[in-house]
Amino acid sequence: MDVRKEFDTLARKLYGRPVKQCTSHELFHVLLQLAKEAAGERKVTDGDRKIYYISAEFLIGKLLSNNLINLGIYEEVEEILKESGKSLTEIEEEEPEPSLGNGGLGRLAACFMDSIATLGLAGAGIGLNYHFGLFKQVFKDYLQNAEKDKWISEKGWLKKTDVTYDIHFGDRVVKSRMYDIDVVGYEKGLNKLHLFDGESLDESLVKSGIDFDKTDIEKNLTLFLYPDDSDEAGNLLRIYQQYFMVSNGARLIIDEMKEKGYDLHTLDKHVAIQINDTHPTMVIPELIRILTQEEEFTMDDAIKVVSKTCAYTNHTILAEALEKWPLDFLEKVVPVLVPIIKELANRVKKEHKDPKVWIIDDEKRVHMAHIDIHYGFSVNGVAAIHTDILKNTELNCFYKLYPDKFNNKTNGVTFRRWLLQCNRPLTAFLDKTIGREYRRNADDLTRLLAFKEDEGVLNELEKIKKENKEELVKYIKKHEGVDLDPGSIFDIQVKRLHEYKRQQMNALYIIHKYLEIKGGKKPERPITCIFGAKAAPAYVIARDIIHLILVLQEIINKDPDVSPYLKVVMVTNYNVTYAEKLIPACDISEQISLASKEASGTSNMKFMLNGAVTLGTDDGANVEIHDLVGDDNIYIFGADSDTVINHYAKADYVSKDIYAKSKVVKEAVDFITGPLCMKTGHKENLERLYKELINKDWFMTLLDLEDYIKAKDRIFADYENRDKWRRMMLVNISKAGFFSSDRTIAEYNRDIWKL
Ligand code: 26Q
Repeated sequence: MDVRKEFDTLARKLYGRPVKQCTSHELFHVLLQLAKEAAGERKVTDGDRKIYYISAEFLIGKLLSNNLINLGIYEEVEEILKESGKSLTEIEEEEPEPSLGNGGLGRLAACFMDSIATLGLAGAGIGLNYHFGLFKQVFKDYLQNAEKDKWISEKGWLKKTDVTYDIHFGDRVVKSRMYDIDVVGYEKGLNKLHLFDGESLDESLVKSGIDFDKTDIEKNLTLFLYPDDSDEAGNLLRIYQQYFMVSNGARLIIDEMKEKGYDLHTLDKHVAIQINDTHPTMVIPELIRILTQEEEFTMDDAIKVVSKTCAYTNHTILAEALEKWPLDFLEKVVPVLVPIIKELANRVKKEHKDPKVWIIDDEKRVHMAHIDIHYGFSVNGVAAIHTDILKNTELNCFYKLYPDKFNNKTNGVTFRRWLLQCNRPLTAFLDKTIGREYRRNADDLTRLLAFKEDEGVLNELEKIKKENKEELVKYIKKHEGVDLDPGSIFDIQVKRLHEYKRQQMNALYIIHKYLEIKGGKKPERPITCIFGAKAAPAYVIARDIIHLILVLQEIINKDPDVSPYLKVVMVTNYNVTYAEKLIPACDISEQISLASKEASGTSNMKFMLNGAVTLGTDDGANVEIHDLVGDDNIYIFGADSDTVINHYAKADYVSKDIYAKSKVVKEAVDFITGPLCMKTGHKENLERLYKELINKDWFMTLLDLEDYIKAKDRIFADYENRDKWRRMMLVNISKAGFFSSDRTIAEYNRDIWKL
């Protein structure tokens, strides 16, 4: 494609003007069309064996820049725009972000689609076309409010297909339609992300906020992505959505098998289905149902072939997050599946005496993960420590039954978005210093190690970080109205708000620092603490933690004694786009989950890749980062996972004891309900949080607080040793290659999919 010519032709065709005279909004639509055409020149990767990645979430983020990079025309487009005094960053502002996921799990699915396409594997994503993605977060009165976030517009990346199905829920039928988004591989490869939607949806059901009539499924089925917590009506609708997704997926897979002339008895030879957490688990009974009821399979044959086709990925060990649906919910939503699920459950019960491995428990709840483990051929965790905990503790009784099914696939992230796209200066510098091969072969980043003592290279890295911080300062000024100092240390924690991730511990540190500064002990260099996090609207304590952080932001930033040395900002509506601005500008990457609770984490990888140094617990993929960079290039603190698991087993953790014994801890916790916070914030929220910390503290914040304070003071002191710090930056970037999702997907393929 002649990019320059086509760009101009499209501008004239769509808007009757040359590129130079188009507005940013118009240019976005011209480039959207251009990218679609360029993608259209590629052939969809095909083969006689195909992977279907089924996921309730694909947190793809904006696609324009990413697609231009992968199509190899980013630089040329940027050059042409420059001639009109514009830039892609500006044009990108016009693109709505599809927030079709809650957090890590959804973003992982998006990174995996990029790598599957890039590695040239025959594969497709199967998910749902939510009309409103994850809620848009706004702050009012220091509290989080949720607003609807419509991302679909007349013209966008979605392509309407003519694939439709009738999906039966008892006597109700909902007509579906498949929409496709092209997934463009880097330099080559093209795959499809199939998103199913209801045909009879009514967006006018959604009035203000995110509340709506949850009973009328013909009209509301795919309206919303569910935040990871909700009421009963929400849960029922979630089961409707899950069945809608898997039933459409199963039909599509079977249709493609038939189209290619394959015998359905050979399903496992031609298809692998990766089940992303338990949300798509019903694909197992649904396939068995279709094969036995519509394709004349015996139950034995159907179970056998489906069990050799499906593989399950676990993303959590939090018991409350493992889906267990009451049988009567399923009876209400998908009566046709219930006999199949009962049959699967009976077979397990007959074979195994231990009720811990049964599918239906004595409270008549269906354990979705148990279906996956018994009737799938692979079970994987998402980081080494996570898989070990699954094997040795959480799923130990299953591991003993099926040791060969268990395997680890440490998560990864796509370097196209999380380096090439979000950090152009670092990318250009790497190209120049170590050549461009790392773009395809991420391990090549280790070539940077040769420059560990090279002043020029170290200076350059420092300079790039400074530039990125300046860019972020402008962005935050524009979007939050907060002034930040690019000369300060940028300490960043961005992730879903959850107690186990312990944003509250970071907040307690900030209180500690505030009190120190008030007492006259000033830090050597100003510190900027940045948060980004959404809380599930029904997660009360999580919202209280946001409240505390916003209250601290107000108190600290407005205090003339303190704000020259310490600033706090919680950015509004943290999402993929915001992450792309924050990550390249970070000095300190906060990864402080309670050891054993964070399955992997993936922002830890993105931060490292962009030259931030990790401050974290020995949890999730931090453990592997630690192994790779060594003790000297990471700051690890806190109780280890064995200690934590022991505390839970013995139920001997008492937060109040720590509070009573430690002056530092007590001072920080008491501040939450002290006069300053109470004057700015709300008594109800602050008192609830205070009591939670002292009486419950399920995620052992106080256990690690003192150690955290020490580690932070150590890392801030080391920041002043510029030579040491710059070398740490270099080592972290050099060792990040392992965390490319290309490596992860190559492993999935080698061990599970075998395409
Ligand atoms: C469940 C029931 C009802 C409604 C919602 C949900 C729900 C939705 C989303 C449950 C869980 C999720 C998302 C989980 C998630 O993002 N887990 C993260 O997965 C990442 C990718 O593997 C890991 O890196 C993180 O450690 C893990 O927390």
